[in-house]
Amino acid sequence: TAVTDPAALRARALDALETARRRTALLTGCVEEPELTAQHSPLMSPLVWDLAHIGNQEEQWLLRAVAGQEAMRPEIDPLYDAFEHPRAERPRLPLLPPDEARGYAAEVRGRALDVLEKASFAADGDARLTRSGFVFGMIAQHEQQHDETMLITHQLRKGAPVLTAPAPEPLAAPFDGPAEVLVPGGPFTMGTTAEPWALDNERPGHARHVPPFHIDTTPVTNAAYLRFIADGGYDDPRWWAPAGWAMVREHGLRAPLFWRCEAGQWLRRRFGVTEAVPPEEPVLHVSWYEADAYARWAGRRLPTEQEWEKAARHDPATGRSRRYPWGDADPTPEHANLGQRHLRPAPAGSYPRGQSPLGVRQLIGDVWEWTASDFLPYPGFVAYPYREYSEVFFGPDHKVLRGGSFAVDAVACRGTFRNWDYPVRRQIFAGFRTARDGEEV
Ligand code: AVJ
Ligand code: FE
Repeated sequence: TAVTDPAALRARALDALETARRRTALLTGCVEEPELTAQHSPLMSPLVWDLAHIGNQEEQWLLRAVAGQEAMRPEIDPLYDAFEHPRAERPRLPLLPPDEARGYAAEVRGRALDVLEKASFAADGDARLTRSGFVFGMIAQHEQQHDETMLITHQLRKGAPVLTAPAPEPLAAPFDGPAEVLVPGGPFTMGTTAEPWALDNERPGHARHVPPFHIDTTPVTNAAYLRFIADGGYDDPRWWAPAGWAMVREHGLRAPLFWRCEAGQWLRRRFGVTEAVPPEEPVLHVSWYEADAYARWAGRRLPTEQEWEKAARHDPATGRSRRYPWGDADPTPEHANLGQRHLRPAPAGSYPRGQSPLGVRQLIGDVWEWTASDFLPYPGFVAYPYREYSEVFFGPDHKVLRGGSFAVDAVACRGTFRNWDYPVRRQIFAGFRTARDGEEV
């Protein structure tokens, strides 16, 4: 049942905003000032850009668009418009220095909390506020998405480690469930109309007929991926989409990003630490092309987005789609590896309490999962509140990722949540699982 009590809505919005800001403070407070303005990779913005961009978006979409306030510093809008300047050029812009960026984001937040304090959440008010405080949820999700982006920048950064977190629990016993499950064919409800903080691209809920398919019970592990490498997977054009093969040849790819082989042992660099590649962990930092090639080598394929969501949400007993694989309850640390509690995925087979009705594990958290699908609108899609969130990215250039990673906060993760990126991207926290066609039973 939907929460409608204004005090509860206000408390939930406040918590989401404060959780995001604590994380932003951690990610921008753990390095010296020159590291905030440095370019750690041409793929990423300087951290100080993300910081002020977070404030600027909050100002534009909450203070100006919803609360009707005047622009605080209109001259900085173009600097923090993601469409005006490619990431590689952002270090050379006259950006706000770290102290000013922090001060600006804090001032915007102070005003945002005043708006929240006064919001009535009344049924006859502004739809963006009354839809269960959607604008606050959207702003919190936006900040958390940039926090994940900043965590990627930290992963690309060279130098001594500055972030630490406990390792996930090891498996009590090796996972000995089936390697795959059969999802019966038939209709299911994809997307959502009711989820209050769902973003425009997750809407509306609609029926999809999905033929039967088998899907891996867990994400593909490093051990399995190492077999692909050892079998000459990166040397054999049979497994690769043409553009993927071109990428392998051009860059001499041999393994996931951040891996290297030394004296016959595979090592990886993870937030400044070099360590042996752990065999039981889901593979991370592979492009869509690598995921696609692995699947073909294994005699399988990537799941479509519909298949992924049906595996994650469809309850065969009731025919309903759940919010999460385990049900409708918000995620807890027992369900999934989310929220940067750990700085790595948990071993494949972890989180039995987070499994789907058919027993599929780790659909939520750990690693983003590449799907076979292009990022396209659902039937009945309406851009909200602005075209630049999703609509301008629809088309064949972007592949959909599902399920979230260890770096995703629960506020920006659910069974319907859709992420997208270019198929060459490797620095994102992405892995995959595989699927194959099923039989009608
Ligand atoms: C949904 C992760 C692809 O980071 O480009 C952040 C999210 N949109 N600011 C991105 C987003 C605007 C977006 N992704
Ligand atoms: Fe943004």
